[in-house]
Amino acid sequence: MVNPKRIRKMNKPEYVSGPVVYWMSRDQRAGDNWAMLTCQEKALEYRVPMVVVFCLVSEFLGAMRRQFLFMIEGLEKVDRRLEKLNIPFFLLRGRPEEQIPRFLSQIQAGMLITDFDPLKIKRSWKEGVERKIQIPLFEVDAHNVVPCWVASEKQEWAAYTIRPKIHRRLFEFLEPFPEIQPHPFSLKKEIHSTSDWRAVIEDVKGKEMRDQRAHYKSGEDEASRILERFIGEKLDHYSGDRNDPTKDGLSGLSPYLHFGQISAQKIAYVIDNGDAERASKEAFLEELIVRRELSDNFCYYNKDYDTPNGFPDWAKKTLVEHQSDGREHVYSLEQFENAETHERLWNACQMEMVKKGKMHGYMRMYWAKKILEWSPTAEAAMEIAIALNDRYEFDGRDPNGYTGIAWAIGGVHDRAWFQRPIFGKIRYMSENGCRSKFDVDRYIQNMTES
Ligand code: FAD
Ligand code: FO1
Repeated sequence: MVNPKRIRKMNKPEYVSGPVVYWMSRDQRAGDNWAMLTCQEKALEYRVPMVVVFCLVSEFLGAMRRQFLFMIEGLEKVDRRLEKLNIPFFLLRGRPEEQIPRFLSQIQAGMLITDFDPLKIKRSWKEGVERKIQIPLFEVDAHNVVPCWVASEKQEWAAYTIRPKIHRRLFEFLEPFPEIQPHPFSLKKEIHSTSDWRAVIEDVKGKEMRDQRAHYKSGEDEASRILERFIGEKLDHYSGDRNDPTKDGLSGLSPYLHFGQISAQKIAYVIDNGDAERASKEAFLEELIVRRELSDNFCYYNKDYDTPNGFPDWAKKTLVEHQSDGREHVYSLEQFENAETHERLWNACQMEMVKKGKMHGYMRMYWAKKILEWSPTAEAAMEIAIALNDRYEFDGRDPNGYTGIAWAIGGVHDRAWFQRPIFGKIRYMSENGCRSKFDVDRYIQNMTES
C-alpha cells in the first residue's frame, strides 16, 4: 500500500509485540497521510491497535499564540476524526525526548512511526527519542511528493538541477491516496486518550498578546475548501496574477501545508488531473512541487540553512567584499518589527505580515532583500529576517522560510548578478522595479487601511 521507498528504518530493534504508534508532528492530518497509513499497515499486519500521539512543546522557533492556536484547533479536529475510526489520539506536553519514550513504555508499544522533517530541532528530538527506546523506529516522508532522500542524495544547486530528478520520479510517487480505515483492533479500555482541548487552548491563550489580530479557520476540511475555491476561481489566472500583490491570485494554502493539514501530493494530484489553463497549472505545480521540495533538500543536506555559512561560496565572498560599504539606512530588529523604516512600501510589507500573518509571496522577496540592504551585515540580516518571519507568518518556521530567506539574502539556488554596493553579486530588487510590475501605491493603501 505505502511505497517502501517513503519509509526508512532509523534504528536496529525488530518488532516483538504491542501497539503501533504514530508520533505525528509535521503532518497533522488524518487523511492523505503516508505516515498514518504506514502505521495502520503495520498494525494490521501484526493484528494490534494503532495509536496516534502528538507532543506539544511550549516554545517552538519563536512561534506565537496565533500559530499555536491554529495548530491546536487543527489537532482537535484530527482527534475527533480519528475517534470515529477507533484510532485513539493522545496529546502529550513537554519535551518529546522525555514524553515520547515514557508514553511508549506506558502503553507497551511495539513500534514507533514518525513523519520526516529536515529541520534541526526535529532531528534532535528524534535522535533523543531514538536513544531512549528499544523498539523499531521508522520515519516516513509524508510531506514531499518524491521522498526527500529519493529525489536527491545531495544538496542541489538550484531548481534546474532538482527539477529533472523530481519529474523523473513523479510517475512513481504522484499517486492517489487510499483511505484510512476504521481500525479493527482496540487499545485496552483502561488507557484513556481524551484530551482536554479547552484547557490546552486556554493555556496557549495566555501567551504573548501582541499578535492577536489575524486568525484563520484551521483544519483539514477548511484546507480542502480553500483548495476547491482556488481551483474554481483563481488557478486559471495564476501565472498572470501571482506576482501582483494587489490581486488575490495565490492559493493561500501555505499555513495548511506548513502544519500538514493538507497533503501537497493530494493537491498536486487533483490539479495535475484537472483541466486548468496549462501555463497556470505548470507554474503552480512548479512552486508546489519543485520549489517546495527544493527547500526540504536544502535544509536536509545543509545544516547551516539558517546562517550565512550555508550560502554558496560566491555569495559568501561577494558579501564579505561589500561588508564595509556605506549604508544610508541601518535599522534594528525593533525598528523593522514596528515598520519604522523610511520606506512606505517596505513598511506596508511588514504590516501585511503582522496584521494578516501572511505576506504576499512576491513581497517576501523584496522584504528580505531590503533587510539585507539596511542591516550592518548579512548575519544580522539573516537573524532579523528569520526572527520576524518565524514570529509573524502562519507558515513560518518552515524549510520554505529558511530557504526563501537564504535565497533573498545569500543567493542560495540563484546565480551571481551584476556587482552593486552592499549586495555585491546578490540579486537586487528596487521599489521602481515593483512599480513597473504592479500598483505600489494601491498595495500600500490596502495595507495601511486594513
Ligand atoms: P502559492 O503561490 O499559492 O503556492 C502554493 C504553495 O507552493 C505554497 O504554499 C508553498 O508550499 C509552495 N511555494 C510557493 N512558492 C514557493 C517558494 N518560493 N519556495 C518554496 N515553496 C513555494 N513559504 C512558506 O511556506 N513559509 C515561509 O515561511 C516562507 N517564507 C518565505 C520568505 C522569503 C524571503 C521568500 C522569498 C519566500 C518565502 N516562502 C515561504 C515561499 C513563498 O513565498 C510562500 O510559500 C508563498 O507566498 C505562500 O503563499 P501561497 O500558499 O498562497 O502560495
Ligand atoms: N511540532 C510538534 O511536534 N510539536 C509542537 O508543539 C509543534 C509546535 C509548532 C508551533 C508552530 C509551528 O509553526 C510548528 C510547530 N510544530 C510542532 C512543528 C511543525 O509541525 C513542523 O514540523 C515544522 O515547523 C516544519 O517542518
